Amino acid sequence: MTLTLWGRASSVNVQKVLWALDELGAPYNRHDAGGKYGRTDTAEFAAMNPNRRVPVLQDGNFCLWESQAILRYLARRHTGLYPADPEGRARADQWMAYCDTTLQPPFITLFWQYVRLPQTQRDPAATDAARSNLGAALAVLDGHLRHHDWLTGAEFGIADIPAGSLMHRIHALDLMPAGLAGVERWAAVLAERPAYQAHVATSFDELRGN
Ligand SMILES: N[C@@H](CCC(=O)N[C@@H](CS)C(=O)NCC(=O)O)C(=O)O
Repeated sequence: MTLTLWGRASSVNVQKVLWALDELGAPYNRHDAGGKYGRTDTAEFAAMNPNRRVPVLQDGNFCLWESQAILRYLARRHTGLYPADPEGRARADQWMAYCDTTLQPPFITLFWQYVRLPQTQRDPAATDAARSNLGAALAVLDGHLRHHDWLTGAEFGIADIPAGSLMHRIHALDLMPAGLAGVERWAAVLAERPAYQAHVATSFDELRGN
């Protein structure tokens, strides 16, 4: 059955799912929702996701929200991307949790400060703290990627998607600290993947606050 994805293509969390769908070769339809497209404040949307956020994936009568849960569901449904052995799977879960809890939050703060908020509402103190936290989080990633091609296993996999989906905007906003050779190598290889080029390396102009 064809899957339905709800969410604007400018959302990094939607981009993660689009990237995975293409890597898995899964057919889908996407409907814009969130941001300037609205829809998330309707009763129909709340029935799919009471948290009123995107992405939401519909598979027949089954609705799923939270991008990382969706990634895991897709990888299990289609086979691929998720390591089969318990240790490999746990390692993938580890890096995905790290992205959600440690890497993405300071990035989101910076994205709001530099892109989404009008200049009059920006807060230099918030920016300084987030830059420091983002640099520390990227340094941990770099410690691994200096010695490994991917975040898990010998091939590209599910764990590369959440963190990898931030790389385009980190570079575009000049947020990448100098000297992270492992992250830079990995990000350059990710940027060659057609699904990354189609869904991640895209304009975020529609999100600019001024
Ligand atoms: N933890 C959630 C976060 C979802 C989220 O915050 N989505 C944002 C877009 S990146 C959203 O829906 N924002 C409100 C909107 O676009 O209207 C996930 O990973 O799916």
